[in-house]
Amino acid sequence: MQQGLFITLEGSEGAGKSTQIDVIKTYLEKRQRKVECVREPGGTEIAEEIRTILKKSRTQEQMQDITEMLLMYAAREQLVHNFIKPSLNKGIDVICDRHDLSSIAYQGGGRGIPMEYLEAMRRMVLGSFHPNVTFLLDLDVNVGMQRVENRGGRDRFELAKMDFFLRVRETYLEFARKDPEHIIVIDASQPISKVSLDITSHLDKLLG
Ligand code: Z5A
Repeated sequence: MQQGLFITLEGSEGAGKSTQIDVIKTYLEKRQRKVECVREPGGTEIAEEIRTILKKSRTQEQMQDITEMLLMYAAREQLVHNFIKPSLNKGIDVICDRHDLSSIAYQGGGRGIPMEYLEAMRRMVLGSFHPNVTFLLDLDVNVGMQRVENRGGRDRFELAKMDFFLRVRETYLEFARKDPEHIIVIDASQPISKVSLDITSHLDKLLG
């Protein structure tokens, strides 16, 4: 029986997810809640090993899009069943940096894998399990890439072409329009403090 809140952050590169996760954690802890933070792909020993394979930018062999999708869901299976669900059942809130919506946006929208394949994977790995709330940090792709550039060093995903990232953003927004109750779009071009305020105002409403 789930007691903790499952909160996910989504958005394209440089949108500010990592920055805002710290803010949400502090906000929840001030309300005397226990909180764990994880990231996808990753978060368990096996899932972190899968992440290393997925992010490697220098390799002789080209990774097929379907391989990438299968690895994303393999990592998710490990994380959800070995960490997220047990934590929620103990009454601990879990904040996750990316989750299933990333697969829809990147593998579906970005790579062009048919949505019915993703739907089948989602059913197999997650069933009816879904976040209580998802914050989609929406940002102009050029601004996000500039932020990543300033940070330095690009992984296999960040080396993709601009039109890939435009499709990722459009897919995110399309799914947010379909489920406005669970996917909250936040304007990530605002100053960090205003982005935080928009998120915590929504959490105020959620927690009462
Ligand atoms: N992926 C996938 O394809 N399918 C899936 O199912 C899943 C993932 C789960 C994981 O990369 C990659 O896996 C990701 C999608 C793919 N591909 N990419 N690229 P990751 O975890 O290494 O990277 P990321 O998730 O994209 O995170 P990021 O690039 O580190 O961005 P971020 O966490 O959203 O941003 P940040 O680190 O908080 O901020 C970036 C910089 O901007 C930093 O210097 C901040 O100080 C600055 N910042 C943050 N907010 C602001 C505001 N509001 N104004 C100005 N500057 C700001």
